[in-house]
Amino acid sequence: MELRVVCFLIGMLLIQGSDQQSAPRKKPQIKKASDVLSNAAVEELQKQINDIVAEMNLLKEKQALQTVCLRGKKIHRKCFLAEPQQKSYHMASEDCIAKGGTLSAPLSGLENEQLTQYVRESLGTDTQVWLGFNDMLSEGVWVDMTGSAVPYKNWEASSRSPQPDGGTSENCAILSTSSEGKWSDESCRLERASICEFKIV
Ligand SMILES: [Ca+2]
Repeated sequence: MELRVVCFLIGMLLIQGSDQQSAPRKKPQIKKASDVLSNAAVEELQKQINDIVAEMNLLKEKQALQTVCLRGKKIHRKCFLAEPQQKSYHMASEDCIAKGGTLSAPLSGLENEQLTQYVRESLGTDTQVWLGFNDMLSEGVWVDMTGSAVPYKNWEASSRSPQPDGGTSENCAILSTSSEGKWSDESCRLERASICEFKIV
């Protein structure tokens, strides 16, 4: 009898042991950050992360602009970058937009001078480039790429036919280095070199 009892007890112990081994181990419970931190603290952290991401994007933008400025020319609050390949006005404009800029649009006599100088240096002394001005929508009403009125104009006035003189067949503006940076109207379908400008934030 005693032996049977001992065997029974050993058997029970073995079964218990094997049960313990096969039982799934409890995973250590990791508390979520939200369990530990208050909602306000989580919101504050989220805000800080958002701020860092925004700052990083701004830095990336500035870095990209600096790269453009290094390749092109930096003037006050703008960088110019020459595109020697001749394209129609629309193609040139779209390509500038794809790079994050717009067709160059000088806003003052000084800017026009700096742009003309850059065109001479980068594309030659007898070059015409598209400007970001056109009168497509309303003949004679010259606007920039945002549709705003052009604040500064530098039309060629000393030639036999003062510019603009093309009427509805010439609705896009060009700048010529051969005429000291003066502007003319031109058919938008013609192919010309261009300068993209990038605003520095
Ligand atoms: Ca016109």
